[in-house]
Amino acid sequence: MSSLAELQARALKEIREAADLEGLKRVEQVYLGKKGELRQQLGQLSSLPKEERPAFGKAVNDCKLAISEALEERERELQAAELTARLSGEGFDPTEPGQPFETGTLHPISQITEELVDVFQGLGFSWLDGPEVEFEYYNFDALGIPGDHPARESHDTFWLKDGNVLRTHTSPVQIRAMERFGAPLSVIVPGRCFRNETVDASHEHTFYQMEGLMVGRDISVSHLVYTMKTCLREILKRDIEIRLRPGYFPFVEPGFELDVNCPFCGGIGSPDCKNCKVCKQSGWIEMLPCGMVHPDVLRSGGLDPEEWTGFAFGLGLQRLVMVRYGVNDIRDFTGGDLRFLRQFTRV
Ligand code: FA5
Repeated sequence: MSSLAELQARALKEIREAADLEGLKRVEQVYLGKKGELRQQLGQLSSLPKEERPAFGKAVNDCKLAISEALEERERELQAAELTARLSGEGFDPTEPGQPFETGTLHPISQITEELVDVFQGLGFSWLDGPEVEFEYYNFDALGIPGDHPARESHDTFWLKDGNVLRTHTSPVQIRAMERFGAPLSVIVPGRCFRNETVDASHEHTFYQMEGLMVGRDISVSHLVYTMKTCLREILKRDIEIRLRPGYFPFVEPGFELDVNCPFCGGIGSPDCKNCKVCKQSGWIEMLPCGMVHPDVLRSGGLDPEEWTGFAFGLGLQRLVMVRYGVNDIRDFTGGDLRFLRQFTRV
């Protein structure tokens, strides 16, 4: 028994003196481990006379309890001390290199949207938003595309059960903007559009457009040309040539397809044009549809076409990024391949 009391005293002293958690673990092993001293004491049980065994068993248990409690208490003390040391900066080396962590980056469509908004705000345009679930009236009728109009067929529409649509373009916001703000008016409307189309390298069912609308007195095609040239020069970061070809959209008259000289070969006249696979030696790339706002559309927006004129355009944002960086498959934007997206990391 006396050796048990001596063991307990020795254990409690070593526990008190343990300087850190590792040292404490070692003390625990010495006394309570599988081959520890208390086990060895218990091994003597069978050699004792029967009547002494219960008292001895209880004494070993009491000793174990006392050691366990002391271990727990010292562990709490040491943990608190370590925490205090860490918080007070002991052992902290401010010259050690930091842990690297991965940062995300804005999606290229968001980046180009930000850049466009910046350029157009510089030209005095306001940035507007519009609903993605749209009334048939705004998406079609008010833009001169009634139910039986063939132009509806080129907009493979997602119709909703309640008769509304997922907007097929950002043009409905032209009407909403005129109704709400009247004239004069200069707005851009970047946003998501939806068409029930077969997806391929240049078509998505969900894509981004940016509508532009300027209405004022005596607004003419030259305002349109100047604005588009300024915008495309800023975005494509080079001097550009543009040309207008006739294009048909029921909500503009006249309507145009605007082309830009090929950014990859430099256009006709440049030595690289002969082999250019992008413009196929034409020297031009189709960029966006645009035109002068149709008088009926001005009327739908509550404006008098005798007093007001305007231009409008509808820029495909994926298309713009594709032309700017030479991306040849539109599906890459939503494919989720981080190697593709990391190429657009801004520094
Ligand atoms: C329109 O959507 C007209 N609202 C544009 C407009 C506005 C004309 C104002 C005149 C005045 P269009 O269907 O061509 O036009 O689409 C315009 C651009 O959106 C296209 O040039 C293309 O870049 C992009 N686009 C159209 N459909 C898709 C699609 N399925 N996937 C990706 N981009 C598309």
